[in-house]
Amino acid sequence: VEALIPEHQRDAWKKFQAKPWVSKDDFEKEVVRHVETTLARSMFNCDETAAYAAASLAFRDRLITEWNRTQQRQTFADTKRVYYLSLEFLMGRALDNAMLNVGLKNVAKEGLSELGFRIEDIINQEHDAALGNGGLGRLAACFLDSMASLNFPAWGYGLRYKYGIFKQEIVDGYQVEVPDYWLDFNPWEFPRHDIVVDVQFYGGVRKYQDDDGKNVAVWEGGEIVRAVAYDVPIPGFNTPTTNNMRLWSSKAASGEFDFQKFNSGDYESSVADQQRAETISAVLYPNDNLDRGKELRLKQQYFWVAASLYDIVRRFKKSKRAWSEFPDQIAIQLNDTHPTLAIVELQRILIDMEGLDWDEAWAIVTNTFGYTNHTVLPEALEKWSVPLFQNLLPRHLQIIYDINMFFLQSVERKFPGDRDMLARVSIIEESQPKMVRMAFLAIVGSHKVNGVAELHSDLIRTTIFKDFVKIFGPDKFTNVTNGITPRRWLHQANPRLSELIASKTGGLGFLKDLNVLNELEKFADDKEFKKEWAEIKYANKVKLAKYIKSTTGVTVNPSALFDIQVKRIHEYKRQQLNIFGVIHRYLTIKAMTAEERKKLAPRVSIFGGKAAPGYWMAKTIIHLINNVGAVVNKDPDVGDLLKVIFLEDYNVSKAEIITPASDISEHISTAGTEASGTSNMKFVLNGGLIIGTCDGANIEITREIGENNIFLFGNLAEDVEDLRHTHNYGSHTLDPDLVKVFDLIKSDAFGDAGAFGALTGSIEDHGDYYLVSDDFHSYIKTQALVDEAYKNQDEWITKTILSVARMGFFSSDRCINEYAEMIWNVEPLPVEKESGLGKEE
Ligand code: 9GP
Repeated sequence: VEALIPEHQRDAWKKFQAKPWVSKDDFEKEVVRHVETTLARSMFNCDETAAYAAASLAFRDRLITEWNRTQQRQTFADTKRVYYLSLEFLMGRALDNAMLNVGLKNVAKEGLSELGFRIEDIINQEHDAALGNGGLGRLAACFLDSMASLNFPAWGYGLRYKYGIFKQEIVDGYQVEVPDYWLDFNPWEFPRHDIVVDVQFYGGVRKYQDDDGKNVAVWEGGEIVRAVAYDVPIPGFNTPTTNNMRLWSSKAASGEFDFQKFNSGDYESSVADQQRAETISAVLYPNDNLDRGKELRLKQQYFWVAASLYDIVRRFKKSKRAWSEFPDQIAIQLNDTHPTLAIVELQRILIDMEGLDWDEAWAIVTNTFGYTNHTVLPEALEKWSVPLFQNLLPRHLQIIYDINMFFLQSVERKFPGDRDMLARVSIIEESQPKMVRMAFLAIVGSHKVNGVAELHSDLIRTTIFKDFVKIFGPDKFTNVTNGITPRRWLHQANPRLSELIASKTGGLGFLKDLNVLNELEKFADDKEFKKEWAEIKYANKVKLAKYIKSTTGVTVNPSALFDIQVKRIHEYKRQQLNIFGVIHRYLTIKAMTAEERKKLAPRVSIFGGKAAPGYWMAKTIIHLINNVGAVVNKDPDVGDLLKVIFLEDYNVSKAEIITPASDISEHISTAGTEASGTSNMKFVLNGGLIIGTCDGANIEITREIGENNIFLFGNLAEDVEDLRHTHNYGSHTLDPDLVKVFDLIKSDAFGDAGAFGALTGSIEDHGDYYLVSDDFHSYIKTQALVDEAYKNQDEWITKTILSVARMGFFSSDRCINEYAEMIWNVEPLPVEKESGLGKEE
């Protein structure tokens, strides 16, 4: 490694090298220093925002010191690194996480208290970093936490959106979107104005033969946009390893603005270039499981991929190794198809810029990349129109055609004469206009392809990618079932439960080896333990009840059964099935005698989640939920027996309040549609049971925790196709209970029924694609079983303890170890434990 400071002057550096602070006094000193100097305030005007800022800066300084050491250690060791390319990182808040991961939360708590602040209030000042839509982005965030906690040399690469996912407001029952400008004050990032990459778009390709007769392609003209790096330190739990997430921000390459235009009075167009460039990283596309094919999105993808690869290649070239060693030093994981262009970009760098021949370059490319598929929904599988590509990335389109040609030639050799096969697997779809199929490109350009739960991985092997299994053989396709980080989703979100578990399992070790939870099995019938367990759940429900009261004005009874469905609103996730079930419950209660009502377990049905702004049906579902709540919540016949709540603006920090408070949560997608789901894991880990379909990771959760501890219902994935066929070509009679629900909606009981016509019509008249009617009876019956089971609190608590005890498998640490072994072939870089970390148990 080259150093800018000559050997004989390094002693001064070493003497004054930053050391991570550890004690309470040092923490307070740092906070006061930041208040007085960085923030230019004093004790007389230090409010909670300023205290948050100063505490965060104190932790940031600490993290960055460890970050520097980690980077040096990894550079010296020169071992293989992982680069995780994800267009979404749903990080949530950083301060609490940093305090817990470095083990100094108690120090900070006492220090803040001495300075006059409550730590909870300070934590609540932070704006969520919401650079993602839902499960895909949150998975990426959990993976970063695990990679750092397990000491893997690993970086995340993403985009630094100026606006994250929109904020959701509910106005008169409707979703309204409000921009999320989150960068006002973000102490967690480091702008690296010295790390910039110029990224080219548009232009044309000139081809010629050089003096040696070699074909040369030069991509020239067009426009240049500058990518600026922003680094965010990612602390591992109880380890000095602090990895990096590098996010790119776009700006004009041509300087600030056009002085000539400015001087001639053309003020508006003088800044136009700058604004156009900045648009690229301005806003996160708010679609979950939906591809829209917009040019700006493709621009985002290339901008991010080009900057990241330039950075990765630059780092590799410093080592002066031979190109053939690239895949021994670097593993790049593609989080869904969004970064697939990286495959083409690396091939372009190797053949056009570095002069390698095609085959040599292609071997390097395919050995470097792994691709994770996260969905089988056809509307979510990315395709880009060829004319769009031709205009924006002309050289890349040529390379894609070449990749496709060589690929199809190999298919032709393997399956001579099978023209249908060639048409089916071609990366270019022969439609009008032609389209580039990104998933196919990702498969062809990677050495491993994985799904995210067993059923999902089986489905991709037997349906959407079945031809590719024949072509490449089954070994290329594998499964890595998703997981979640127990640090955030247990220790941070549910500190009392974490503490109880620690007291019974010999400390916080379970946070690093989640299988230790198994030791809880022996307490499943322990009276004292169960009492404490139940008290914690109740306290978490009281906390949520308070939150509900303060945000919606509705009073809910914390002793009622809390039934929660929080996730993106999507027809396939079937929030409509849930709300129809709620209406059915409402009808049932109305028809009951007072005596009968006394026997019913009171229930609070809680919903939360955002609908993509253009997804009208999802917005209709939100509207219906809110209107049902407005009627039910003030019906004196119902009282506490049923409350319906829609929580506005569901996000990571709200999930940390909601998840520990569930008795039952709903994961009720049409079988075969939810690739994995991860909130199912979070809820069970926090001592809630689940009601769900045989879909995604629900199946493996059942296998782990036992079928007595889960409420499964509904049709199986293998029957879905036949059912849909019957709907369309046979008879389709609706479930009679569902008809009653629809009749009530149509009587304007929840406001003008016209507003819900499309929703009920999609089931009655348009084929019921998501099988709501087919599963309705089974759903209602299973909900009745939930009611019954909840009455026996003693057994219920035992079920929740046994479930938590068996959740070890769902740690994202297990996922990362599987990726490392099966896909990346990387090893962790061991660290000396005693590196000045304050360890708290
Ligand atoms: O819909 C899946 C979800 O089931 C899964 O848990 C998550 C993480 O693997 O990815 C989601 N997929 C997408 O958001 C788009 O492919």
